[in-house]
Amino acid sequence: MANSTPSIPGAESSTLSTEDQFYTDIASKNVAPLWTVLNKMVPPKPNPSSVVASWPYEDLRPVLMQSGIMVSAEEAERRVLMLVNPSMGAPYTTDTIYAGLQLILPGETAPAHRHVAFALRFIVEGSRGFTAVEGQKLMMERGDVILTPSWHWHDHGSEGDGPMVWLDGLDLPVYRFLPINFAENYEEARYPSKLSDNSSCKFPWAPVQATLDENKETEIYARYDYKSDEHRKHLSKTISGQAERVGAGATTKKVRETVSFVYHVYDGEGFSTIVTPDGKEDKVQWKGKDTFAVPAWSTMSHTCTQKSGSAYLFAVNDKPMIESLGLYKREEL
Ligand code: GTQ
Repeated sequence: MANSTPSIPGAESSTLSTEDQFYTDIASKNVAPLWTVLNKMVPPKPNPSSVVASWPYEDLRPVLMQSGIMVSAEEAERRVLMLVNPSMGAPYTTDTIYAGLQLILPGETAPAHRHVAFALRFIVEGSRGFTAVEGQKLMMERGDVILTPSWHWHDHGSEGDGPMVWLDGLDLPVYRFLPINFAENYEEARYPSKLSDNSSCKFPWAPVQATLDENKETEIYARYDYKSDEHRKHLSKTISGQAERVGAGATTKKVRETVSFVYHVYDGEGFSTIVTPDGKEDKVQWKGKDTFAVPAWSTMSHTCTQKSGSAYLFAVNDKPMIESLGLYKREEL
């Protein structure tokens, strides 16, 4: 404390003598000086805790299949390998998004439950799996997006003859600071359901790809934002989905957004160049069915290394919550 401090009424009665003692003594009063941590509290640029991470499918598929031998879907309730951001631990895939790979084997049931958290699924492999959402049984094929909105009963099963794998995207990290997520189990394994072909909770891949392909001959890049009937702009109020097409040999513009992403490669080969806000550069090589995490405010571009055709990427993003809080920013570099 400076000697030149003008006299402050009340300060005389303080028994503090040294600066060290000041810092020690105020801690016992449950206060802390802002001035020693101001830069951390109000940093000069966004500072996500998550790092760039990738989960190549060829590494993950064998352990996922092994989990199928170790535990049944009924026992596990949800047989999922969580995609854990190495700098954060579960449930963080990015600072705001949780993702996991879920496996259902023929004839299994992941029993009906409902929870506050919102979930979307992107189907990675398999055929004739289903998710039943509040009585609507939705068949799932590769590339489909299936929603299970907050507090909707849902169970999963499979009538196919091979493994069904999908990417779960949930808003679980939100409930680390809003601790109000909870679940209920339904009294039976299955919630009664009827086959439904046209549900607001199912987004088949084909129309998405058709939209991405509309200007394929002239544009090297296209982006499609999924929109729900209910939330109009986004699939939910917390997290949403997007799909992108990158033409053969093309590199997209460098863009950064105040949004984090969990990318999943629907089809194709290439790499993404990602520079996190702290200046660290990563190059994530990817091919079909790989997944990778991109922290908020990372400068990113995608390169498709194919000689022909396009690469197609899906991503879970946290844009709805960032936008609704008025915090969305985007820059092209
Ligand atoms: O399918 O309900 O990956 O509740 C994590 C939590 C999936 C689900 C996850 C869940 C679910």
